[in-house]
Amino acid sequence: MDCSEQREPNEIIITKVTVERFPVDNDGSWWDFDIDDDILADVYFKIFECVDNTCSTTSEFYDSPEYFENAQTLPLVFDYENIVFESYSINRLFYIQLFDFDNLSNDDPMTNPSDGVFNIYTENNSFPETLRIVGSDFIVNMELSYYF
Ligand SMILES: [Ca+2]
Ligand SMILES: [Ca+2]
Ligand SMILES: [Ca+2]
Repeated sequence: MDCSEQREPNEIIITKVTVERFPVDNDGSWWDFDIDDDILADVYFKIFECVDNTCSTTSEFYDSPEYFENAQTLPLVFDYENIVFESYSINRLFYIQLFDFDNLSNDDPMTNPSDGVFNIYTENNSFPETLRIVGSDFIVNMELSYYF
């Protein structure tokens, strides 16, 4: 038996996403206008799938159904549902991006897509339990489960 090659999982599930750091302000401005002390970001995340290797074309893979209103206390823990990567998608490139939810306008992207690029799986990664993404202005941990 050759143990030098990993067996590819059928499914990888992100069971928990923890935001340890996010951009507190928007290049010196607040994320929201000052209505009822609501200037702080209402943080959630999305995961996009890169359709090509450079992520110039992407499709939305996951959109968090909850957000942290006027987030202040870290970490932000998103653990309310599983994010499932089926076998056909585990070798594709993804990125995670933080957003500020807004009621009256489009949500503000808080981080750069290129900062959040990750592989959910590589053939010699020894199945880490946590995937840590360190961007220039944010840190996200994703807890993983593997199914064979
Ligand atoms: Ca905003
Ligand atoms: Ca707010
Ligand atoms: Ca907002």
